[in-house]
Amino acid sequence: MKKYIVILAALLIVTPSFGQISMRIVASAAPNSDAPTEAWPNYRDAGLRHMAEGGFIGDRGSNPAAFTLLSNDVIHLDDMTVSTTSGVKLWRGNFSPGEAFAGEMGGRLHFFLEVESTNSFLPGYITWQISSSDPANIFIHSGSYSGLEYSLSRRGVSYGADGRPNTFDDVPALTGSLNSVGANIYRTSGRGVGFVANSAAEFEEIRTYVRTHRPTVTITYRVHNANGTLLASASKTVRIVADAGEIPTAANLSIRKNGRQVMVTVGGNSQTQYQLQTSGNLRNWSTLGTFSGGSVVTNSILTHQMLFYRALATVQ
Ligand SMILES: [Ca+2]
Repeated sequence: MKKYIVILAALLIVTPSFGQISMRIVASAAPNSDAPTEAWPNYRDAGLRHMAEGGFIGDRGSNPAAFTLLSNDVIHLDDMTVSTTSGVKLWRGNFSPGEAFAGEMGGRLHFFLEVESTNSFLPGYITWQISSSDPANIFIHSGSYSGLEYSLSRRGVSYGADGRPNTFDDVPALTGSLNSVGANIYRTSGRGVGFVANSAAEFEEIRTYVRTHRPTVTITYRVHNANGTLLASASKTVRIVADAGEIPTAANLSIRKNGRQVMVTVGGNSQTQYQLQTSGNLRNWSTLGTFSGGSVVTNSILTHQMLFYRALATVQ
């Protein structure tokens, strides 16, 4: 008999009220942007397309630029350790990676951010704060986007004259100061954190540290107006593990809507089958189908409707 375990329920509010700001943080394992390869720009572009349109899930085992979702906000140490010495190759804990990774220098945990506001806002007044639960709080740092400009990593969209998203008059904000050029949507590859190891011995020290302290990393992004008033905030916590067996096979769900289409991306690994279900009240669930991890499922909805999604993984 097949048994199922409930993986996750995700909330979608389809009807925004006037003046509402929504924030979304997506955690992902990124290639090291300091490596002399095209992995980072390709990964960043795939990640930002995922934030805008859903989908674009890849396999880090074969492609260093693959954009993947973490399984239940858990990341393996191998996926967030970088080398910093030129010529020291590193990919997922391996200092002699295969040909496809020959120029890579490890990876970081990245926190992609999307802010959407019915009123135009200035992304330069977004701040970020990172801390970790280990005794040394090794990832602690904070800062803001003030003084920066729109770029390939920091993209804006204005709703245009009709004041509505996803219509012909939308205007991308591609250049100019984040402190003076407003947008209704701001998407960025966000902040990244990682351990540093330039040798197998250093890597083993980090592995021991992670096994001992089992740290979590938390990021908080805050949106302010130009006067410093807090308008909205969002946080995301990711657990770091040193052993693959500690990573659940469960899937994160990532949701993106475009008009009446909802794109649900099922994270997790491609060897696991997930039953995707939806509900308007958390009591009665209907099944949309069975999908492998990494799938992108499109679901049509009514315009004014609150929906929950969940994925059930088959227990072997
Ligand atoms: Ca528009």
